[in-house]
Amino acid sequence: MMDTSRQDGFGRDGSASDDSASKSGVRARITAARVIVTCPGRNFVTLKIETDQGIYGIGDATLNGRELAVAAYLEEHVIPCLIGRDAHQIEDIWQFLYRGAYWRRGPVTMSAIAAVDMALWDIKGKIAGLPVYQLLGGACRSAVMVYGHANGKSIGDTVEAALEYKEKGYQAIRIQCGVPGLDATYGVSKHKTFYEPADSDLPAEDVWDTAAYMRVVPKLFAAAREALGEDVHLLHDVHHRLTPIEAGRLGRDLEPFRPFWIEDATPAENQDNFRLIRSHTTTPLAVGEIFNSIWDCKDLIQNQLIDYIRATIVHTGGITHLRKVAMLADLHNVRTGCHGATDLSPVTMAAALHFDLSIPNFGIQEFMRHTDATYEVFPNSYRFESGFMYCSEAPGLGVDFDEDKAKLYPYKRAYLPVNRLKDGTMFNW
Ligand code: CS2
Ligand code: MG
Repeated sequence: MMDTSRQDGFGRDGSASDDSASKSGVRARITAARVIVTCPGRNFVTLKIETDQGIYGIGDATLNGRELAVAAYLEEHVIPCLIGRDAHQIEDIWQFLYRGAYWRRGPVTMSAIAAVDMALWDIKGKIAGLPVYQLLGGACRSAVMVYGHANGKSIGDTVEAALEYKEKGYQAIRIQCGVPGLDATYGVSKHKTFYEPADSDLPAEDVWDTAAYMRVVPKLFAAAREALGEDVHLLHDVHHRLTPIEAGRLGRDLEPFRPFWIEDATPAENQDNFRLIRSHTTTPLAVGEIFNSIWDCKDLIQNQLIDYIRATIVHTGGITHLRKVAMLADLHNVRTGCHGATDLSPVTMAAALHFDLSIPNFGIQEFMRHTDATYEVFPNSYRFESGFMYCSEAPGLGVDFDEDKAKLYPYKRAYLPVNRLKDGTMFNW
């Protein structure tokens, strides 16, 4: 079989015309690529792709709790196939890595493909001298509305945190509070500004109590709506913990407080689950942060079983594939609401802002501020102002990677917690 890895992917050899194309930047041969794992407060996996144009691109390959699986997939099974290819052929390389894997889809494969895709869009923008959103069709809006994360052990603490977010200019705030009787629960941080649930060398075991949770959330919304008024968008993450009928019940209980959405109301492997929820409540539904391809959400979108798709660039095959998800969603009144937790690196946040700016059916972008150490490793030029994010106008993604700083923070294994019910039954975290 012809070895196209050292050619431009279409079987052409390195003929004279290719040399002039290379000189003009019309071709950008991939000469090297490497994976760097660093831990400035939490682990991140970054792919750096270099070209014969002296231009490199970076991509995020972070998969919380499974970082080294993606790093190995890239090093062993992707990078060898990239060398010699033309970095401009983003779609063709995407198709090669997706169809050529044989074992398609899955979070490890799609995060690896996503990292390559982000790096190639970064390279293309740098060569074109344009920010990536301009390559995606230009801006559909002037800025990207984001939501912050107010949380606290008690309802009072959470409302106080939400008022601080309102003070900072946030127009959308996610509210998560502790559940009476439980020591820990999703979304309630151990320290004020940062939330990182993957904080132990082996999975911590949390306990879950659905009934107690279902009692406290409507009280949380009542207190938050009372304190914050009607204008602020209030969001909540159920985090895969209810059955469909319980989710229908919660959605109905929250209707008087008009949530912007409830997220991951029930595990979404069975997309039909959302028919039941939909039949009981008009509370908007968001799902998808753990999805990794269009096939995970095609039925949810086509049957309008959800209102927001949360799939994100780093876990759903990159900008190239997520655009296709957004286009399908646009046909069915579904808007985007990309995941943006701290376990997605600033490279994903930068790429997400270009994506968010360029699509017609943008809904909202999650924004969890990274640590200062993380921003030292990933210098970037996106910015937050009064509830909105502004993406970089620099060529490419507008984020860089400081390899010297990255060396200061060696990988440290960290797992997300697991959940058990009070009787010990394994449950969803
Ligand atoms: C959460 C995440 O941000 C969210 O909506 O679901 O914090 C999620 O728990 C983490 O990304 C898991 O790594
Ligand atoms: Mg979530």
